[in-house]
Amino acid sequence: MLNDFLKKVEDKSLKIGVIGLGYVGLPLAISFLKKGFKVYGIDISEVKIEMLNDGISYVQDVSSEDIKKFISNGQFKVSTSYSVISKLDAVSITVPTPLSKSKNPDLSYVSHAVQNTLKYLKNKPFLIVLESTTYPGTTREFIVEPLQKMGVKIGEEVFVAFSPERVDPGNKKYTTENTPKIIGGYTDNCLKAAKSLYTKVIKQIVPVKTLEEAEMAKLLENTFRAVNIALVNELTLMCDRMGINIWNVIKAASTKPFGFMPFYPGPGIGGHCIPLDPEYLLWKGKTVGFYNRFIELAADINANMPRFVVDKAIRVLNSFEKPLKKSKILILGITYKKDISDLRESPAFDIIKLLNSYNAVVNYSDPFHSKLLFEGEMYTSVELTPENLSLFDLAILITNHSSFNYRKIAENSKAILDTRNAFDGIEKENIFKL
Ligand code: SAJ
Repeated sequence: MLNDFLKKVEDKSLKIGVIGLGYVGLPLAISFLKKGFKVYGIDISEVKIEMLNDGISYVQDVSSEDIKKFISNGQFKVSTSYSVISKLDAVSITVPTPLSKSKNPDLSYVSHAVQNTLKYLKNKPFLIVLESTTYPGTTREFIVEPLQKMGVKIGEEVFVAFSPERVDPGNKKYTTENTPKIIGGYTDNCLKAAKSLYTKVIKQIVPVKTLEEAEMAKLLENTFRAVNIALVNELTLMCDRMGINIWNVIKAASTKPFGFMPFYPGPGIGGHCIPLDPEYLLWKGKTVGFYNRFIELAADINANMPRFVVDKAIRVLNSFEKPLKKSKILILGITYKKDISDLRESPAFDIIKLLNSYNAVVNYSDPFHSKLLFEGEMYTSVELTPENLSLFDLAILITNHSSFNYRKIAENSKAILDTRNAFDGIEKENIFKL
């Protein structure tokens, strides 16, 4: 059966499904399409399916031209129904793995996708690859064990692998094709099957010995970031206390050509990965009686950065003998990181909420969002004209979008609190940094 599968990959007759057409699934689908495969996209969102059928991309790193081309030539078919899986030979599952309200792993999207895959699974051989970031043991628990209960011979007729996504939204240098891809198979044949397919679209495949090694490697990658960001955030609080410029300290430390990697303080961490993925590891650790103190500490430090920003804003206004209450504050950038439109988990919202609790008068400006509905209030992005800038008592730079005119903002603002060192090189008294 493995040879039948490999043959279908080679002659590109393999019909591939991608479940979850978001910032991971859509670029992956396009990669397969560009190599000549027929791809069937499945997503529960009617809106997404409608936009794709209209040739519109809603993912920044995927062009509408590509969507239009592959939809109109019939190579890319999208639907909200899972029934198409009965015609397929492989599925990649790229659905979200968020946290529940109580900060526990929410694998409901994975479970829904897997259950429907198993329900409609018909052709053999068949490959199932889970890409969603999750704790070690998920693939075994959610895919391998149910297949075994169905009496399926894994490694012969059905192949199961875990291959973590490594998409860095907005990264122009590293794309799906040129970012090395880790793959762990349940058996050697499972690894061979997954590797044969992914090699067609990704330059470098990194095979590992088990499903769990692949799951854990991804969590190490993101926990590494969360902990190191927390480290510099904590040092920022310390340098603030000691009157030391943390940005110059990091710049100096970065001259070390080996054994150092710079991370930068910020207003907090956002996105769908770094704030969430380490919590998956923390949760899994507890199930085996292991307590990841680093993860808990990092989460605490990072989550408290918005409060530190507001505290710093109060001190800046105080130096102008202005209370925060009724002061006009302009939030510059509301997305979770620069040059992308994604708002998920953005610390900007924690900061706006805190400022509102002090009865400050808050507005924002962000080139990616002309309007913002937040806590029942509709905000409109402020145009950064000299007149408008001069109306505010303090501008807080939260997201260092490249399109901001920093010199113009510096010249026309009464005071600026820069949480990203975005005004680096512009020496003005009215600019304060974390
Ligand atoms: N941040 C800091 N200081 C830093 C770096 C980041 O405060 O030194 C903040 C960012 O502003 C952002 C958050 O942390 O709010 C996360 O930033 P990120 O650069 O990790 O970007 P993500 O979450 O969009 O994408 C990350 C990937 N990014 C990089 O490796 C650079 C990577 O970790 C994963 O491929 C991806 O998450 C994922 O999908 O897991």
